[in-house]
Amino acid sequence: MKTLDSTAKKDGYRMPGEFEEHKGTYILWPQRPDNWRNGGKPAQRAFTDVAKAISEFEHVTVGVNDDQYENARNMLPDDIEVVEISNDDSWIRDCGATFVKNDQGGLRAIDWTFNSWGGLVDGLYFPWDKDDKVAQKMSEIERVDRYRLDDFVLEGGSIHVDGEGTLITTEECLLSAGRNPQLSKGQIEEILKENLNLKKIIWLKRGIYLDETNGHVDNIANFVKPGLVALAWTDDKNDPQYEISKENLDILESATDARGRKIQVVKLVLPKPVTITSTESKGVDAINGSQPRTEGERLAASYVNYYTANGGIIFPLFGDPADKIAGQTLENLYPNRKVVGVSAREILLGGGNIHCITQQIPKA
Ligand code: KQY
Repeated sequence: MKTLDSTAKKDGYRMPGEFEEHKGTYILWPQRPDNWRNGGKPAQRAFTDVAKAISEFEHVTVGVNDDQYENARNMLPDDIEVVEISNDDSWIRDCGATFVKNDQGGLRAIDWTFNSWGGLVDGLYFPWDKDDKVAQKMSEIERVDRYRLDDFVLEGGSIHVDGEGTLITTEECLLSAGRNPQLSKGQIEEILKENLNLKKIIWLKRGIYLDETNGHVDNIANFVKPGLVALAWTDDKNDPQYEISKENLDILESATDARGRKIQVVKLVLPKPVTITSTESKGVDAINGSQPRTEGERLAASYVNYYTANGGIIFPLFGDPADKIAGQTLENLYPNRKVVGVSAREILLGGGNIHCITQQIPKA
C-alpha cells in the first residue's frame, strides 16, 4: 500500500467519532511479564473477555506475536480473527493506526510516531520499535494507504474527536517533554488540524491522577456524540482527582465546539481509589527501565475508558459499588446501545483499560 505525501485535510478525509459505524475492532495480545503479572495469563483471560464482548457487536481481529499465536488461537473463539502482528506490548489504541475516511467510501490510515509514552524522557519501556510498525501493518491488512508522520509523536488514546471538526486532548500529555518538545502548543494544534481535518481543539489540563500516560484524554473524557461529553468525576474534595476533574469541567462548560455548540457535560462517577496488592505486585517481573508495579501504588481507574462499538458499550468493572452507577449512567447516555460491563482489574494493572486496548476501523 502507498505512503502518501499529503494530509487528510488536503485530501478531504476526516477522523470519524468512535460512535460512528465501524467495520471492526483490533486488539493486541498481552504477554510481556514485566507489565502483566503471572506471565500475562490473567490479562490474556481479561483481553479474551473484552474481545468476546465486542464480537457480539462487530468483527474483532487480535494481533499476536508469533510465540503466542497458538495460545491466543486456542483461547479465543473461532469467530475472532487471530493474525501475527509483532508488538512490544498490547496497547493498540496508542501504537495502532488512526483511521480517516471521506464521503466517497475512501478509508486511510494515519501512522503517528510512537515512542512508548515519552521515549527516553519518561517512556514506559524500551525498545518500542515493533509497536511503531503496528499502524503500518494494520494499513496493509486493511488494504488502505497511509499517512506517516515521522516527526510527530502521538498516541490514539491522547485524542478524542466528535467527527464534526472538534478534538479534545490534554495539555499534560500533548505538551509533555517526552513527545514533541520542539513544537509549541500552536504548532501542535496546526499539525492535528491538518492531519485530522479539524477546526477546533479543546485543551483540557490534566488527565486522571497518576495516569502513567501523562494524562491521556481517553481515561478522563469522551464524546458521547457531538456536543455531549462524559467526564470522569468524584465529589470527594480531599481526593487530588477532584481539582483535576473540576478544572476540566470548567473548561468544557465554557467551550464551544467546531460548529459553535456549547458542550454539555455528563459526570461519570469514578470508583474508589484502586491500589496494587502485594500478590499482584509480586507477579510482575521487575526489570530496569520498565514501569515498576509496586504494592500500594494507586492505579488510574476510570469508567470513561470504555469502548463504543456498533450497538454496544463495553465498560470496565472494578468490583466497586460504583460499577452499577457507572453502568446506569452509560445506559442513560446510550439508549440505543447495549451496555456491557467486563471485569477489567487485570487490564488496569497493566496501566490502561478497555479503550486503550482497542482500535476501531471505521466503516468506509
Ligand atoms: O491510556 C491508554 N490509552 C494506554 C495506557 C497504556 C499504559 C501502558 N503501560
